[in-house]
Amino acid sequence: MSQEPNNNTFEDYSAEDIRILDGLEAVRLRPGMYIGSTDQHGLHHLVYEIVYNSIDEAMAGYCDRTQVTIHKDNSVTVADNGRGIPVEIHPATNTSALEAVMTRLHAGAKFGGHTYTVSSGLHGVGASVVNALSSWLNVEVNRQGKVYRHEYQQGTPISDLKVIGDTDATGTTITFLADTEIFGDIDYDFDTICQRLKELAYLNKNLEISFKDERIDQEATFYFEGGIASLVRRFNRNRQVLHYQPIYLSGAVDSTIVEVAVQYNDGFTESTLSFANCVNTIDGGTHLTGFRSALTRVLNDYSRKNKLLKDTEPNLTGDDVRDGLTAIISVKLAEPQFEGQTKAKLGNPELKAQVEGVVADGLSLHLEQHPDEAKAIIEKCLIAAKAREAARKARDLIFKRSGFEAATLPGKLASCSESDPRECELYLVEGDSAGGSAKQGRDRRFQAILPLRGKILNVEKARKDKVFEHEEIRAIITALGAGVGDQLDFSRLRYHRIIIMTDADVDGSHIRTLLLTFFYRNMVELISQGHLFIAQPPLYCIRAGKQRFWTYSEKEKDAKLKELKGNKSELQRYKGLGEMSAEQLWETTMNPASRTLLKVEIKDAMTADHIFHMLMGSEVPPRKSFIQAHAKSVRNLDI
Ligand code: 0RA
Repeated sequence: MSQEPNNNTFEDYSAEDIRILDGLEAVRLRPGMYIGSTDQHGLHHLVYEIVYNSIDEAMAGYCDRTQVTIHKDNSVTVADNGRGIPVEIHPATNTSALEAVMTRLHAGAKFGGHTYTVSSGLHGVGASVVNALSSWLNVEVNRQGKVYRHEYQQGTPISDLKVIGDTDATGTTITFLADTEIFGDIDYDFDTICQRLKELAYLNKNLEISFKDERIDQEATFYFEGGIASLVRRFNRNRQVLHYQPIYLSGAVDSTIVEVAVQYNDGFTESTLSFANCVNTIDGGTHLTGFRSALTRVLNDYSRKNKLLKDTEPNLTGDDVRDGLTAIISVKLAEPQFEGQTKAKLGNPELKAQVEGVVADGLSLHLEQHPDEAKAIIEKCLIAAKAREAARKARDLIFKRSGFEAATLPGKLASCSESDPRECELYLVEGDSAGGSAKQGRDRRFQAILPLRGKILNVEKARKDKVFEHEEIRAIITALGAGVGDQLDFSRLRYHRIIIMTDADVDGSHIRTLLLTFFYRNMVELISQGHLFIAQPPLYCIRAGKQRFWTYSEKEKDAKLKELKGNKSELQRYKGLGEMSAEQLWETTMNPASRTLLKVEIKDAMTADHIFHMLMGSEVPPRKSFIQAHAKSVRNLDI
């Protein structure tokens, strides 16, 4: 055997090592800095962090399988068939490379000529952070014919690196128990992890990811030969597509890997998702800009060259080429810069030209080679251009004169007196009668009310010009003041909290979904920047003597009734907002001191797009089964 396992004992630790221990101590002191938070999100991040290491190995071409297992005690194993973490003594640290990887922040990239490391995590932190935040962690490495094992507690080795057997295989198996001193609760959610692993499998086409949850005896395996092209196909699976195969383009520029998959459908909405190092960049960024600019340019060039667009006709706009577009952009780069409040926007300036180059070259070639597809796509874009012209006319009706300010506010809007938008709230209220109570009950200093009559137009099924002709939608756009489409300007937003307030019944939830769909499709920034909320009216009022208790869920009601047992209590169920008086509405649902608001978040854009299309799209059968399957979770409004 050419390498000696590390024989350091704790006493042998040099000053250098102490500094390193300080490093991991810093992780334990401020875990949020390394994994974002210590709630369930941060907990799940530990699992993903180890999986990202396997993904690195897969990208380097040495690994095609990783298996994640959650054990009954909530310890987690991630096993891959990569090269195995190197075990030889590293002269710089005088420890095994393995120990350095497990105990030094950002040590991973330094060893074994690992020139290309994709740090997919929010902070790209790696195995040492997981180690630091685990009450115990064991690594087993299969490498060069041997099985090595090293054990740690709270990031510190508690044994020497040992050879425990022989093997023909290669790979790394890490098992850890997240530290309850750090996380409190270490209960993993099967669905959340499943969803993320599936997404990672789509984004890494050469990797099979299996997942087993021994707590509930469930397992799943994800492997997508087509990678993001498979994902695009899946998105479009209930839509009529204009070309059967998604167009898949890829290339490497400098150290960046670019992949794009595109498929048009006959719908009116765009579903484009972008990723950087497997992180969903909800707010886009330079990679998305590069993609869009190449798409518009290539389709225009092709149209002109092939006389699909007459010399007298204007160019197709960016919007024209995005109607009915389903696209995934995935880039992998050495040092991603994530920008913005939510760190969900890619900032690296070089990415624009890199993506633009790969897409322009690949797409031009593809169109030349597939003229039928090109024709179908461009005809669709030309129809979109015509519809857009009609929509522009309809929109101009909203803004009678030139600017937004000039637009007359809708008559039904009860404005507030405060003028600083950061202080202001707009309630979108279902029905005129509840709207009336809300107007009476509100604090008119900062709360504005817009009652909505009847159903909102289903934007998923309507052409754009029809959307902007719809009276309720126009009222919402005008009241918000930020415009829409290419004139959207959030600096003009008149309310920083927009609160959807509907009845707690089927109609109410339908209207809420229609509103969410409208915002998701037309003003997604409103959601990603945290401006959109759902009011939570009470479900029950319990009267016991002179006392009155509001409860907001079945569980809360049952608990309260149990608590009051013995006292004679009276239960009233509220089906509609209209059943409450103005004071009651204020007290239970609108008063910032006592209300609960649900903030709408796009936790998972992939699911969101899918849900909206399923719930609101025109294909009926999938919608039915979806509503049945998810009826219970509809109250929980993570989209
Ligand atoms: C450092 C260097 C090399 C591989 C790895 C780390 C590595 C880490 C993990 C963590 C989980 N699975 C992993 N697989 C690999 C390069 C190895 C070499 O050059 O032989």
